[in-house]
Amino acid sequence: MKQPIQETSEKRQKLLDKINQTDKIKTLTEKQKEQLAEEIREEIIHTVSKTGGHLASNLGVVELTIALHSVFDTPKDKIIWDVGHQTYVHKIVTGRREKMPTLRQLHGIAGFPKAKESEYDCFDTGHSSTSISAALGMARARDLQQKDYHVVAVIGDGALTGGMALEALDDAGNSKTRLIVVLNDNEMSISKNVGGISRFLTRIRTKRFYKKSNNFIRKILEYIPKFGPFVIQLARKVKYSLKQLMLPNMFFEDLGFKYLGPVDGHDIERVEWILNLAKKEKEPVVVHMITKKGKGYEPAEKNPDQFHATSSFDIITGEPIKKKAKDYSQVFGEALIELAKENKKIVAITAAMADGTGLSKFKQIFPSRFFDVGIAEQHALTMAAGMAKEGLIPVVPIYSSFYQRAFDQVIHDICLQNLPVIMCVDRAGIVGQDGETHQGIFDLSFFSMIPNLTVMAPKDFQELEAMLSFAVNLRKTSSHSIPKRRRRRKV
Ligand SMILES: Cc1ncc(C[n+]2csc(CCOP(=O)(O)OP(=O)(O)O)c2C)c(N)n1
Repeated sequence: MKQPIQETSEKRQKLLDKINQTDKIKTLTEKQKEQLAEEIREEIIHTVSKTGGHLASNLGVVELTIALHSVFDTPKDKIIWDVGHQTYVHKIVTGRREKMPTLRQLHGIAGFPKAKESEYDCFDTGHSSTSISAALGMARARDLQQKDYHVVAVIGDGALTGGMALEALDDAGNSKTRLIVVLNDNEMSISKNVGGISRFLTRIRTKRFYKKSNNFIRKILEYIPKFGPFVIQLARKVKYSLKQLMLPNMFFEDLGFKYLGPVDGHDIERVEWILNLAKKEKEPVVVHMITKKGKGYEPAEKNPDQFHATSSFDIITGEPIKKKAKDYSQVFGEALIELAKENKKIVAITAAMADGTGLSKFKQIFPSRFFDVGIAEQHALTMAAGMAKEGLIPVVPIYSSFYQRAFDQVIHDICLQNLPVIMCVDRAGIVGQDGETHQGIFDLSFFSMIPNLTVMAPKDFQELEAMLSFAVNLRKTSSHSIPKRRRRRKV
């Protein structure tokens, strides 16, 4: 593992200097592409060490991005980046390198794809798990209008846990529409990825042995004799169940996708090879890449969650330049622990944001009362409703912007049934650097219109603690007591 080189040599700098448009990448040899990857990595580390931003995810997709722009004819071919926090490499190679020092600043380069910034950003993202839906929409529009281009959704294993992604896979597989889903599997969401999908992907990775013997098995199976309709049918069934036993990729194939992979997502030549195979398919394909979050920068490889989104930091030590001040999430997390010590009914739920919402310590102290449900805000809230119905006191901190996903669950599953779920809105208000997709500006407008909901907004840490305690005890005093003066909560 190399530390980033502080001074880039003139020879190396020249290569990146020449490559600020994707057509130039296509002319490079494999060796030059590897060199380009190294230069881009160094540049991103240097830039983000000053501006802050999503470092680890970008370091993980350097080779993948180079390969995508080598194989596909962008912007004619469409690449849709799920969440979009991993598009710094894409921005560098699509003419925005010079502006990268303005990353995430007012009038600067956005931290997420923005169509108004570049024609290469063909769909704006910021919230998770939308890419396959958008890609399928574009592919269907292409087909109806008899146009001809490729549509590629690039989605992480974390984003794949989101309900929207699964809804889209279900529809896309069934549709048989020509579409490529690149699965960027680094085993991480922000923290370690969780859930059945994640376990299933681990099985694919660990059963690479079976993958290697894949061709061998396929060949043997092809020799199964086909005498008469009965034998043919039986052979098919045997072939299917044997395949299912030996090749753990059947989940995607059962959904209607062709599955290709897994390949090492840092081996540009292999990635290009498999993308070229995918390009030839006329039906939906999943291409499975194995990557390492934080690749090439030791502190980020060791602590990918810490470097998922970082403030400015010292490149040598990886330490943040400014020490993090005490914030609402931390105070919330600590106050909840104190309350949970007294009241065993309190449980905490996160949608893949334990750290960001201040629940990391709660998770350590009360592992059986902590639930990370993956990037699944809707499920988190309806599950909380179920828990409340059966007597628990679920506390669900979600960023304001991501609560937007689940307002129907707030209304339909929690409030109409008047269930005591404590919904905590983190990052309310203007959030600045992450831009418009992440602004927490609609929460009070929505929440204040919903019946059976007490809304409180603390103005300082003490009020936050008092309000949390009030919320936990609200049902003890009266199941219908709503304070006369409704206060607004902004956590
Ligand atoms: C609806 C929604 N919830 C939560 C987030 C916060 N978030 C941003 S990236 C991320 C993890 C994504 O993991 P993955 O897709 O595997 O990408 P990686 O960063 O590992 O490359 C999360 C939870 C979000 N952007 N959108």
